[in-house]
Amino acid sequence: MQLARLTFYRVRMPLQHPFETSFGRMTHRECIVVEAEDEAGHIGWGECPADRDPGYAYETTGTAWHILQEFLAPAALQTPLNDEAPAADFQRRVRAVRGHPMAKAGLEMALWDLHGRRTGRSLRALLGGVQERVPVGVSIGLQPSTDALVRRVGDFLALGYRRIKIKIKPGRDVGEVAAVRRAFPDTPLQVDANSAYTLETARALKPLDDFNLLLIEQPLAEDDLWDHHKLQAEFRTPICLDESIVAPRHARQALEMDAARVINIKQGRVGGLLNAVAIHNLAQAQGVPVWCGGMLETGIGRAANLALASLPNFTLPGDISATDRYYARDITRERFTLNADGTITVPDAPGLGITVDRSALAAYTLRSTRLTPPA
Ligand code: OSB
Ligand code: MG
Repeated sequence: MQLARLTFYRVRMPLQHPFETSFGRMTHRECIVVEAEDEAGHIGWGECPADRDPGYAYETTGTAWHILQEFLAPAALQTPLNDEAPAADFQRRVRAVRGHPMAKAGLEMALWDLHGRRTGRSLRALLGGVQERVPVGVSIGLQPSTDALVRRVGDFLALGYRRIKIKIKPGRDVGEVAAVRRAFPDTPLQVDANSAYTLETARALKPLDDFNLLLIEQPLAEDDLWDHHKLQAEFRTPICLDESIVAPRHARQALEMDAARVINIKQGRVGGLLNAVAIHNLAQAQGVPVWCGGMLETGIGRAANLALASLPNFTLPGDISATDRYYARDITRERFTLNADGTITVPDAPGLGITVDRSALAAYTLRSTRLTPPA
């Protein structure tokens, strides 16, 4: 399969509600949308989830734009990609590009979508997914007050979400969890610190062991497995790693050293769906549960997350909420909604199974660029 064109769109979309974490407060979300077209006119879409600011990870829309244009696109456009496995061929070509997993994931996703459309197969089928609908939860940002947080949790439970995740940071942790637990004693609940603690300050979280949490997500630094191992030894509650796992090797090492007992898999963070499936398989072989994380994706990335979360070892609900939790107007025509049983249905049309609303995409695009094969 020879690509005829790659187009990148730098997109900025207003969020329905500001999203606050230990690393900052977002009112808008940026990302890069990737459009890949083959010589027959088939089109595949991808989403690179790097944000405007390097708060969650070092990649930004600016760095990803640069890496995509200068290195990844030329590698993909150079010569025909392997027809049976274009995503794997692309990853082989860009192995010499160190890091930048989100940039790689964005282009890889477009190749999966294109491959699925060319072969008439859904991404779920291509990846080996087994569920038609997947259980989902909601990730709630830091709120102005504890009361506001408890109200917000109640609102989402009333909508039918089966699992709640709340963001924490030093000083806004045990008190918030205690209040939510008092109000909702049996709700599946977990917390996410986005690396806001050190081994020393994390000892303040010890009371969380008595609140029957599903897990504590990424309490310590993103580049640190060893201190997570030390912390896990002090906690009964499973530690779950997010930021620290950016490749299958990190997942293997984290499990070997007992630095985590659960893994959050985000296809963007780990460099694409191929790596995401590899991490899923590795955890499955060791009986370690995984769940699908989110990055406030548009309908494009959301469709990919749903397909991924349909694999058998995604046994915990994902951060894959309904479209209206994020955006009043999305860039896909499909809007994802919550089923009565707290699941979202996995698309089953070819590729990602979505159609892009080009006028919405245009309305949110800050800049775009188009690249073609060398003459
Ligand atoms: O740490 O899981 C995270 C959003 C952006 C960046 C990092 C994270 C998040 C979320 C929201 O928690 C997940 C979602 O609903 O998409
Ligand atoms: Mg997280």
